[in-house]
Amino acid sequence: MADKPVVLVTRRLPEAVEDRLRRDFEPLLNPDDRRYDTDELIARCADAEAVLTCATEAWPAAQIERLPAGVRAIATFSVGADHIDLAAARARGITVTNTPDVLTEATADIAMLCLLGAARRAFEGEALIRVGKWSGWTPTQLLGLDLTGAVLGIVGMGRIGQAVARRARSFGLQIRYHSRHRLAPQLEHGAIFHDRLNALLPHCRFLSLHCPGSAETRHMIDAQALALLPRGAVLVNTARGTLLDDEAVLASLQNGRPFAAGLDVYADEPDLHPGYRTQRNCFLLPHLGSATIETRNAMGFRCLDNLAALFAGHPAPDAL
Ligand code: 8YV
Repeated sequence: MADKPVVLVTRRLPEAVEDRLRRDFEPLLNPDDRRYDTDELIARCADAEAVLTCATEAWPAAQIERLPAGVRAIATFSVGADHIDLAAARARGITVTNTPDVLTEATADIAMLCLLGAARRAFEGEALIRVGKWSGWTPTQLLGLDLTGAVLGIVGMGRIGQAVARRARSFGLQIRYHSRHRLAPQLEHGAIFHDRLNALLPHCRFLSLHCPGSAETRHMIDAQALALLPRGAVLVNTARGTLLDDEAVLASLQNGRPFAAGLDVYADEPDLHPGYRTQRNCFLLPHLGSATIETRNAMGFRCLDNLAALFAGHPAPDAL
């Protein structure tokens, strides 16, 4: 038996993280960053005692049940764990950990980028320059929306939602929010709470989603919700693509009901609904929420801290 715990690492990770993996574990790395299919994942787990996975691999119950008995932990390189069946892991005695806190600020930055990109028509502006069609400044060219004085509705006022609210206040936005739980008054900083999503929506010029993907949140923004937003609103999603009913969002964008959308996440990534690609009033990013050097290193180290604790016989700090 190896001295150090054997860890299957499903994707290529930042160099500093792989260096520490080599130092403290017996890693089975994926230098080509190839996406393993379900059979290959199981086969590669033959000698593994833990799996370090990403949101690009799904771990439904059927997959977890096939894991060899030696696998004690799944550490996901993400804060979201909607790709893992936690109940099935629990039933097998497998500890699942995630990476909270460390990606909060980077993801909130991307939410503001999506909000600004959509409000100020960044895609259309950039496209004009790149295709050589910009004939010069005009008083009416690509007019967008002011942030100052407008209302931003935040759905899901957890760590990332609160970090977005902090940033948004400095842009002069007024915050309203809907969340499972109301914040303590000292954490609200004047934000107005709505106990129902439907009560929040009519107030929002901007709406930003920050709740986890789950059966309950699936398609929370559907035709009915979109009809409650004021005409000319901007929809921002940096949480999970499953929150949007894409057909309804696209139909509504085509009718010019929301002014624009700023999206970083999609259902069935990377195969997003093709309708988004041709929609000019969409500012689109390829799931960059946590994609900074510092944050991705911190996410990797957080996974390794959890595995180290577990293999030293301690509880994993981020066990779900
Ligand atoms: C990750 C994310 O980069 O952490 C999450 O839940 O959505 C992203 O920021 C991605 O999931 C990688 O696994």
